[in-house]
Amino acid sequence: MIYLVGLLLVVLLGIAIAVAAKLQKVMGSTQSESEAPVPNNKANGALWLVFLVGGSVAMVWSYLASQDAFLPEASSPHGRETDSQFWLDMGLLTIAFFIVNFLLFFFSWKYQYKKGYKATFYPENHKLELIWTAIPAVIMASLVFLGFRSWTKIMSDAPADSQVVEIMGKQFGWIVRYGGVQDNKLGGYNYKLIDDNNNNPSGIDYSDEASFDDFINVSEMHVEVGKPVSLKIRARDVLHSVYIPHMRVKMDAVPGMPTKFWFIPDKSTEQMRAETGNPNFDYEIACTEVCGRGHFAMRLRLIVEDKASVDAWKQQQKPVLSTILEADPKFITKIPEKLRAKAMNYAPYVEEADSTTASTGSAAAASASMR
Ligand SMILES: [Cu+2]
Repeated sequence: MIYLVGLLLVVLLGIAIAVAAKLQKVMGSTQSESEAPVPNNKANGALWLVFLVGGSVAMVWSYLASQDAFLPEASSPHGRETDSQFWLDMGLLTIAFFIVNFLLFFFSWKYQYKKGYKATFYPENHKLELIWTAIPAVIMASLVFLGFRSWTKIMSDAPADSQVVEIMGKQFGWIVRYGGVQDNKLGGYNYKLIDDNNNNPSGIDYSDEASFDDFINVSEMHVEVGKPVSLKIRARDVLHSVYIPHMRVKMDAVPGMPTKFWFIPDKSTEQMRAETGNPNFDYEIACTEVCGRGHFAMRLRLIVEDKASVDAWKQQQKPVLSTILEADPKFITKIPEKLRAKAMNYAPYVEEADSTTASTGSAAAASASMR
């Protein structure tokens, strides 16, 4: 060990001596050649200017050329607010970018080597330092303050009159759940109840009677224009992320950790079709977290329309409970006894059901009497 350290010491000492010798040589050469002509001095100086002009043109061009890739115009108030802040930030950054780069390239050209010129040693200027520290600090602090104010507003709790919609990401698609048309209230859920084979892909918990009229849709989400939408976000398997570009909505869907996001869609699909001149325009909900092979196909249509149309659509949707009971009438036994009678209202084919238990029979009777 001691030999190894000794060897290392010798090697490092050797390197130190070599560096010192090299330094000596470089210092000697700069002193002796300071008055020697510098090759290509003028051309190098001119190149700085060429880069300044060429770079500025390229920057403006790249900005204009990529406009198609910018986000579309926002269709929600908070979207327009974040956009205006984005462009404020972008504007200030662009000004700073041009000032800094102009000085960098222009000075490099202006203060190129000239015979007889002497550099001035300029160690400190407190006034200048104060200016270039204070101005950016004030601007940055204002931007942070503005951003924080918007952030707290956007991430606040959804208004009480929101339309509540649950959206659950899974490999590979979205399951949208509504609180139904009877109570318009989302029922409970439990991940242990998730069962694709038995028509309960989002794990609706039927020990909660608010679940009975809940319906799901895997291709469309319908919301009312101008009214807050409160998204309850869940994930069934891996990380997904709810992304509605026009609404400026983006929130991760995390397994085991419900997230949320609320927004106001204030332009209907119809209005957007007229504005864009595209009769096939549709708002899109996409997944923006690479979640596996079928990630690219996680697309859902968002339809923003008036209340009457949303209500009419809701009326056409079939409660999940009806689908479950139709496929498996015995499912009724899994519902708490005191709720069975109410649950049977959702089972149109109850007469065909196996009514071996007294309670199922009475529930069937109750259901029949209600129809
Ligand atoms: Cu995905």
